[in-house]
Amino acid sequence: MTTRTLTRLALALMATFAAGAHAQQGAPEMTQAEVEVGKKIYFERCAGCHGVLRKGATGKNLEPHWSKKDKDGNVTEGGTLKLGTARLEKIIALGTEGGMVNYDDILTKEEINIMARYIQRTPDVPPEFSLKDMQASWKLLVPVDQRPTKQMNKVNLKNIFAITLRDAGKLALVDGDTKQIWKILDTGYAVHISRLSASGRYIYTVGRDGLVTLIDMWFEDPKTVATVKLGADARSVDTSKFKGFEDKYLIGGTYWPPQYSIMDGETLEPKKIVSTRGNTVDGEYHPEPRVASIVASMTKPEWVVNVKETGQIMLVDYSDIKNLKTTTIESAKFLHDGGWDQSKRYFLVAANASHKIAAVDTKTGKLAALVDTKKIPHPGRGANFVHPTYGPVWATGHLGDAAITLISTPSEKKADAKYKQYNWKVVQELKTAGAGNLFVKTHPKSTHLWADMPMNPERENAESVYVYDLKDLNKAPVKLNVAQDSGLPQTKALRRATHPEYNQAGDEVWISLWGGKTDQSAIVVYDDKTLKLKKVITDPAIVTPTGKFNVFNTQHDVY
Ligand code: DHE
Repeated sequence: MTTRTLTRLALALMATFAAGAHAQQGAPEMTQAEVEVGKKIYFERCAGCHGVLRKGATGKNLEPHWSKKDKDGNVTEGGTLKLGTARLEKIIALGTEGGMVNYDDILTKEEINIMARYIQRTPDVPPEFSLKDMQASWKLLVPVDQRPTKQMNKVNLKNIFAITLRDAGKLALVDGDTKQIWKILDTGYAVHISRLSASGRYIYTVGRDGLVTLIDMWFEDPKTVATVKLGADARSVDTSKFKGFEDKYLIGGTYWPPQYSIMDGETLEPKKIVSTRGNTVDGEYHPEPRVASIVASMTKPEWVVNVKETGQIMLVDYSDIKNLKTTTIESAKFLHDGGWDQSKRYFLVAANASHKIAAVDTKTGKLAALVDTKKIPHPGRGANFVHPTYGPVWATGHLGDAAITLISTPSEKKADAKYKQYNWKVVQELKTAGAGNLFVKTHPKSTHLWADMPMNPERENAESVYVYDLKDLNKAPVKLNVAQDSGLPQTKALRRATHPEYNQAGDEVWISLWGGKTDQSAIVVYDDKTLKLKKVITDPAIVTPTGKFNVFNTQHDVY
């Protein structure tokens, strides 16, 4: 990120968090300048896991003081004030076994000290973001009637990869056929995901800062044709994919404020905002139930909206957005990421604090199953394949355990009737070299299952990926050291190998080698059949690459 962008971001954040800032009684002293540094770092590094109000989700509760009652009425108390500056500094610097990463190679000693004091203060409450605010932020850069009526370039759009350049606040479009960078576009800060329009023409990105960009690939050179802000903090978008609604709407989910927004799919014109505040599955009111994954159904005009802190899964019917109908399904906490099963009837989503996968039947609008897994399942979108013994399965890895869990999923094919007895059961657990997996991936044409381990504390594991043979899942996986294969010099910061993504043909796997903010990183491409290195895509502009989204596979939910 340039200094100008950083300054702009810092100013925006100061404005965002201006409301409600005050010191908790007993909290250590801080100068105003230190408070501002604390706010900025908290938003960029901590809010995603701990929540803006610090009530905790993926990460622990970080309020100055909390107390909770168990079912027998016993009260436990805790809080950052009780932990104190020295203990908090240690946790921030070294991380914890519970999954908190170490920040000693990301933040300076002074910043760690500021953060240890900052989180002993009362959380700053950012302002709400209304439909009017959204409308004011909306920029229609190229109206629909000034866009091409046919594809103006000769690029094979189906095999384009949209690649997040996280800390650069950019998106790289890389041609999957030639492996050349086609275009690098400005986006919001740390784009989290890219999704495709039903037509495959538009790419939608959403930044952590809530900025959505709409990119039209039909121009000679891809162009951003509209932008809009969803709020202060966001992670998810998807389009309307049901027949008759293709490219009509976009939905975006925010972490702050906790709500989802519906926009016009071709212009991003804001249409509606719906709050997700309400009661958790345990019956407690939650002021910050953030919107985690969202997916568009192809069998109904519906989106599956997963609300993290409440554990409620909403099926939002977009056929009449003025009279919105929503089915709310109770599942478990805290909902995070997920993907379709092979039939695309069931959506499976991680309830990571409950160590469960919740499966929703989008045909009946009911919960199909809650399946126990290992600690902190984190599937990405998961991986679907046919198990030699148990038939169709969906796989998830875990952040908190050394296992990949295979869950049997229903199939309406006659030949699969014999597998019905296994449906929604864990049929096998594959051993991994350690915890810290984020993404697993396969492809219908492949006989391999790829798993990364970027959050593993060992450099060797974090910089490698592991490949399982689907024909013999009892065989140990093949380890590929992506950092070494990249040929780039070793750096102080870990170069995390992450997010395996197939090309359209399903014969190559692309891995991001996610290095430090100031280091040149790379995309390392392997031949899926031979597991041999095929190409290293690197360039000074390739900085902190994380998620990669192949147009065809994302458009059609192939995984
Ligand atoms: Fe993600 C998906 C939230 C940290 C890379 N991440 C998702 C989704 C959510 C989410 C809700 C599902 C979106 C959907 O499908 O609609 N991620 C969060 C967090 O709250 C968390 C834990 C902390 C944060 O501050 O954001 C977090 N995520 C990360 C990272 O640190 C990663 C590894 C690097 C980065 O770019 O920030 C990261 N998340 C991703 C990727 C996906 C994702 C690549 C999409 C996976 C896919 O294949 O669809």
